Amino acid sequence: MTMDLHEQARQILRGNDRGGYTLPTHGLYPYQWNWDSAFAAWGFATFDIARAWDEFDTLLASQWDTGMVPHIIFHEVDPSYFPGPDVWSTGQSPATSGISQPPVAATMARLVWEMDKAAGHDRLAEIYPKLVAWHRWWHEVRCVHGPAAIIHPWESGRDNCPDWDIGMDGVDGSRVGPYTRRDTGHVDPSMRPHKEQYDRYIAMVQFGVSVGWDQRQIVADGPFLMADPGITFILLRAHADLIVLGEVLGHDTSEIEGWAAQLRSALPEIWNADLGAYDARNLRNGRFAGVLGSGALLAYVADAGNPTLDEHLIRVWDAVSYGIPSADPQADIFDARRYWRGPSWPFLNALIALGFREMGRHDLDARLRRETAQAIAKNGFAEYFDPHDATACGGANFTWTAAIWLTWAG
Ligand code: 9WN
Repeated sequence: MTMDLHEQARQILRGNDRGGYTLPTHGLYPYQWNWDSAFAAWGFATFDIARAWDEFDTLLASQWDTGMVPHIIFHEVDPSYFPGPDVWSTGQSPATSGISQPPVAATMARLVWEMDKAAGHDRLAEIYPKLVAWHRWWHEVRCVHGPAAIIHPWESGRDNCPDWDIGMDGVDGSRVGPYTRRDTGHVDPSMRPHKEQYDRYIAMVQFGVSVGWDQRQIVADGPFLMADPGITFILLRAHADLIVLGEVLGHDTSEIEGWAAQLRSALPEIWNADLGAYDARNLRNGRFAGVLGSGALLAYVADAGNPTLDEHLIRVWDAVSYGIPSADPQADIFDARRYWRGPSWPFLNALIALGFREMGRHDLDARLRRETAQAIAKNGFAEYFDPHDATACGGANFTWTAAIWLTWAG
């Protein structure tokens, strides 16, 4: 049984491989996505270490001159996804989107390097300066208010999670003009964001186009700017991994240490004392989202957990059966199958578990691993699962679900 699933997982990675880059899944996501790629590399490293490093190369080859690594790279135009390169209109070659995504690449590069240090040394040396430039971009462009900020929910990678509702309220989606969504043609619309949310997503893209994707201007004047606990923790963790990699390569890492110290000192700004948890925050008016989301629970990956947060973790986790839910099951906004408003996401469970292991909480790691594995064994390599009954949701044959099976869950 387990062997079969391992073989299936490898076949999914091979099947989604487009020669140097990997699709998240066929149909629904026909391009290279930033953080999906980093997880793909981790999965490939279990059976083809050279191919793992190729994935980082293709991702970082599309880095902008500013250091930003975009969230989508449109290698070959495919009309089955909206919004495509014509809508983003960034003028990059190959075409890319105009926002970034959670910077997990340095963390994944460290894991891949640790799996074969000799094979990885030179490949690592090639990508290291690019990772540093990307982290510098986060520090200088997105961390100007302290915690890591996002200018679009898609940048968080947790698109329609409740964290962004208060920021989305301020975005006018009424004038975006007609467009045709493609996602709801591939998967059950009840598992995807609502139309009102999509209108606003597109309005934010249109604003970016209107200012020529000048990121500082978007941060200063754009329709949406929120502090993201998820990216803040992922970046903190990735800074630490990048420092380790820099030391291995004999580089001076003091600049990265400075960014990490500054980011850690900003954590009190995203601690919502009323909620007793880290919380997303609208940087235009200082308001907290007031909901416990999956971003807050990423604190464990950055060694930023505490006993108050632990209570929330166990409360939301005990309310379901298949991994950590992406929203609080006791909150009104919880929706067990709608994307980031409740489902359990295997790759995110794997990331949180990384933190559990490093804290020495092997009991929590074992539980999360068991529940995630049960969902996959029951219903396949789905994009995400109903956390109550493990119903497979979203796309099938999903790259990062296969990858974390090979590296952790399986
Ligand atoms: C928009 C590819 C991506 C993931 C994100 C996930 C989803 C895209 C979409 O799919 O976002 O970027 O169209 O819904 O939310 O985390 O990287 O798997």
